[in-house]
Amino acid sequence: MTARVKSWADAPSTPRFAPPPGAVDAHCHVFGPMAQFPFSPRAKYLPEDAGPDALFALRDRLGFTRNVIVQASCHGTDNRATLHAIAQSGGMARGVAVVDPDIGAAELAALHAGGIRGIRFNFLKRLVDDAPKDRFLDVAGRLPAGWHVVIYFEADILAELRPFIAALPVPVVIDHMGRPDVAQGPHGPDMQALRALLNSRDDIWFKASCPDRLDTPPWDDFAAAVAPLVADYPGRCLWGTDWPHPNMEHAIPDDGALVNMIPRIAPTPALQQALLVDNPLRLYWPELRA
Ligand code: 0GY
Repeated sequence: MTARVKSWADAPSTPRFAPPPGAVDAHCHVFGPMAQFPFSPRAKYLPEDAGPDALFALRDRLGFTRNVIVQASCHGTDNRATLHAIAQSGGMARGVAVVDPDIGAAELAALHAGGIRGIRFNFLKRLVDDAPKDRFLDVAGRLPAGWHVVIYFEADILAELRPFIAALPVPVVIDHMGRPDVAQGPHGPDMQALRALLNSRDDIWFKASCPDRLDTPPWDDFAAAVAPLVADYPGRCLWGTDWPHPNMEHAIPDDGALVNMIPRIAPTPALQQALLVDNPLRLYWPELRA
């Protein structure tokens, strides 16, 4: 059996940047606990347990109020660990599920009752065996009212995905901006392609997340490439820690340093309020918004 890996820091620094009241960490995961919620037999990595207690302790340490828990690929389409974490949150977490596209209305309704507000389509070959676009489109047309689709892809397949994304009948959230090469700069081809996609529909959102995956410290290229994007699309950006940082065991980021990046990509209080509070509430807690 492969050894279980740990991809997060036990004692992240306390950030200098204080998020506004009600801030949402809109991209994080839970792993297990494995004894209660086994990993998928098709999982591409086998992590140590990173359950809700640790997630909510991190939330408090970083100065956040709410979490959006995204079902991680290691749990396949068994969403029990995510639902369990949401149930432990006292209403302060909601989630994004990964489902078999054949899922029926009753099971979708049960996910809604458990706090799920969207489903994720993962196109990374190192994480999933297949990504059937036709079946994804089918289930996207049968989602409960108010749900959206989260898609995770790398920049090299964006052009190929454009017709699929155009056909999605619900709002779309792009994980980690579709992993652009931030070293190309704010006007490089990857950012141009992302902007063209954002300009093609007004209900495509992006997560201005993961400097640790897209750059090396001190993350200057990330800041230079992403700040203009947040400034130009202030109503469509989200932010998340990505804790417990799946597959980052060789370059574990300091969560406090990730939070300190926020003012470098969203320098004004108005942008910070949009990125961390208003935008995620619109997608995940619309009932809290006027
Ligand atoms: C992320 C990124 C990764 C992993 C997953 O579901 C997952 O396993 O999303 C990755 O390895 O790039 O957003 O968590």
